Amino acid sequence: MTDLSQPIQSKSWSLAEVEALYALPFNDLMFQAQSVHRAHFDPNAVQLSTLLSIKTGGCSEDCGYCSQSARHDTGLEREKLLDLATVVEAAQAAKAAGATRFCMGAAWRGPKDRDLGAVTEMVREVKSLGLETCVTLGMLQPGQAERLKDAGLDYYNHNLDTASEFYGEVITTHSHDDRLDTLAQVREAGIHVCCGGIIGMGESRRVRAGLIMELANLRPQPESVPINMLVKVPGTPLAAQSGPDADLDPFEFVRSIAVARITMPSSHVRLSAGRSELGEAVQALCFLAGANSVFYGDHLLTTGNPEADADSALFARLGLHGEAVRGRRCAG
Ligand code: SAM
Ligand code: DTB
Ligand code: SF4
Repeated sequence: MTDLSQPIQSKSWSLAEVEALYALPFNDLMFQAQSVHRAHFDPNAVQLSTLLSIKTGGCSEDCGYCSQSARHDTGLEREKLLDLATVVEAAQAAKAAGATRFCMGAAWRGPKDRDLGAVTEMVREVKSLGLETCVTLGMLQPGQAERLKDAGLDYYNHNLDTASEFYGEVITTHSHDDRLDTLAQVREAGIHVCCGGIIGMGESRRVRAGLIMELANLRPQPESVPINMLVKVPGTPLAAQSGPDADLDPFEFVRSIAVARITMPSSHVRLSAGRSELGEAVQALCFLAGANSVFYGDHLLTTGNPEADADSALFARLGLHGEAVRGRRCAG
């Protein structure tokens, strides 16, 4: 059992140690994860973030899971950058529904300086509503993170997505090192890091453990860790995969949440894409395993998410409540 008196945040994790956590009997793993969770968080509070796709489709990158790559024929309708008023309206609705953070996502390899000007305006306006702000815009060039910070950006989402050894199987148009470079720029600018990955892309358990090890060994650890289950979007290469690892055992997803919780004890671990597919019972296991954040609202970027009403009902059944930000109590 992990010694809770030790500062786990400063511990460097080896692959063998992370694999050993994965290999625990399920009940032992859940007990350990729940113990770590309780030592660091209100066990019944869940942070609520709402997502908005501010620029959809037509992306130059070839990420094998993504509906928005111009290289995959997914039938997705492209949309150019949304105007400011549309974004503000969506943010107001998210706040009224109980979200405390508003995350704006763009299907870019990285923002052009001209586009960044429009995004900084969005960040300023959303921030002025009293919401935490997050953007995910792809790779940043020097100076861009500082512009976002000046506009009031709280979080930048940029996922490692998978372990370095598997990265080239999923994405070839940019590298794992490119991702680390942008993460370093975000940190340097003083913006909180939101960084996680995807489970269920046909990777082995060793690769899953490698992803979590790499996330847990970031210094400082990411404040927010989204764990996505692959959403199989027809037309993407990964939706068509077959073979022994193609269909993920849902308990393996729950284990991944638990291992993330144990290795990143003071991070918010977000149960992210794939909630509709997991169903309520498996989601409840994920909360027990230490997930304490979700995307709240009926859309992710291009795919569905549970309706806010269904989430409120689930939270009520489980006795969960929305996490307060700056002393405010939220929906649920
Ligand atoms: N273009 C930017 C980038 O790649 O960083 C930001 C948007 S991108 C859609 C954000 C994240 O969404 C990806 O890093 C990936 O983790 C997640 N994602 C995209 N498609 C997904 C899918 N089909 N299933 C699960 N997660 C997905
Ligand atoms: C993250 O890790 N997951 C979110 C957010 N960061 C931007 C995106 C999930 C996308 C799921 C597929 C889609 O809706 O297109
Ligand atoms: Fe583009 Fe991001 Fe999708 Fe990759 S994950 S294709 S970079 S939008």
